[in-house]
Amino acid sequence: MKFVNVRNLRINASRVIRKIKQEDIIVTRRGKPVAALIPLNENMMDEFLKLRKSTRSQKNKTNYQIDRQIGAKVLKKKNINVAIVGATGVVGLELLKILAERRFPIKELRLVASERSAGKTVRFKGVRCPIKGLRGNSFQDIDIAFFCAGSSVSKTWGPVAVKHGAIVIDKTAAFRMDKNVPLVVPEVNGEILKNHRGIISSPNCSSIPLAMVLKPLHNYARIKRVIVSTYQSVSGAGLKAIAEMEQETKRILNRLPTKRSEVPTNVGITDYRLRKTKIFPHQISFNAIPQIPQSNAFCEDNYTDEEIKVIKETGKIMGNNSIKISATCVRIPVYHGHSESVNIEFARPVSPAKARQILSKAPGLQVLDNPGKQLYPTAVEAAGKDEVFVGRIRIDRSVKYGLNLWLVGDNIRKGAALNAVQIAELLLK
Ligand code: 2RA
Repeated sequence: MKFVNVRNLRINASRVIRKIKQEDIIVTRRGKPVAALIPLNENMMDEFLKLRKSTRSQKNKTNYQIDRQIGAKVLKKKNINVAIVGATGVVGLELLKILAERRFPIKELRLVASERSAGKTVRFKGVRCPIKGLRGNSFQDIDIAFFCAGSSVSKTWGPVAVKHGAIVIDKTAAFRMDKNVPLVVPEVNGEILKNHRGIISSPNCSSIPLAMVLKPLHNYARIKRVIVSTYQSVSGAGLKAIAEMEQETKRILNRLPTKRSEVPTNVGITDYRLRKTKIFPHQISFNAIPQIPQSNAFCEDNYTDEEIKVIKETGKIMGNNSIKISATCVRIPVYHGHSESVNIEFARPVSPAKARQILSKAPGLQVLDNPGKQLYPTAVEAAGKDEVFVGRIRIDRSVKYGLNLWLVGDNIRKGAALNAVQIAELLLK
């Protein structure tokens, strides 16, 4: 239970307080509980308003307006104290870049990481900023805490940050499927942000672009089923994974003859096969690995954790679990950008031309689709960009109403850091 002291609050709500659930925020006046801030769930709000009406005796007039906007904490401040947990990782570093690019109104920036990284520095707006180890007081006076250091760190420290009054924007999988935690892609379901109770989740990098493309098409022609195959870059697995891809590639290229008289298929296959790997379960260089993440991947029915995330998160973001989704996730030796081949079955007809029109109007998307001119999205082109790109939109004639398409988004930008910053920006509106 969280106690918040609010001055000038005149409401006798002792009966209300008894009925409020433990996790709700109780407002106190001079140390005594006087009201509750209800997280913005419509049913609870209505219940609260009913209860408040019945407990308000004739003599009790209040100047406390229940504002649907303050049920959940929103930030009215102009200058924000920001903490980043995991600032030295690939997402943390991109987050710093994007906060600077978009001139996020930061008053204090506190960078925290594991003890291993404490003492290092990273650059923000050209200034070297020290990294501190995580402590009990790391979140004191912090308004927004971005978490991108792994699920276990978020599970342990996210609630600590909330206890100190911070709003947590979590980039890990720790709370994504928690029904009390909104899973937000601002362009798709930004309106649910107000329901937060201190923690807001940002979805996985393969779910974000998929939901951005599916939602507008679903609004038009109701999607029944989706089959998605992802082609995910190594940056999704972190800085060490990028290094492994580079080292493997160098080793192999140094080993191969520079001048080849034979066609490549005749090169002894052992010339480009490596046995030892550290990060990935198999050589990633010149390969495609149908397993994400690289360890402890397999779950129910032999789906991988990443595939389950795509299926469950997409349903949650779209607010619709009736769409059937199946996924296969593959790691490929690309630096940045996750590509996805998406097959969609609709309840109603939608032509490729109509789909192009719908998608070109949807926020955050750009349609690149002119096969005659070899125009379609690629990971190299999408890297470093904010938009999710869509192309190769064509009829699937194997079902009554079906489309195939190809999408690409920068997994570290829109798939991670940018989405988190956009969530923070929404909190300031
Ligand atoms: C990956 N989606 O690409 C994961 C990162 N969260 O490995």
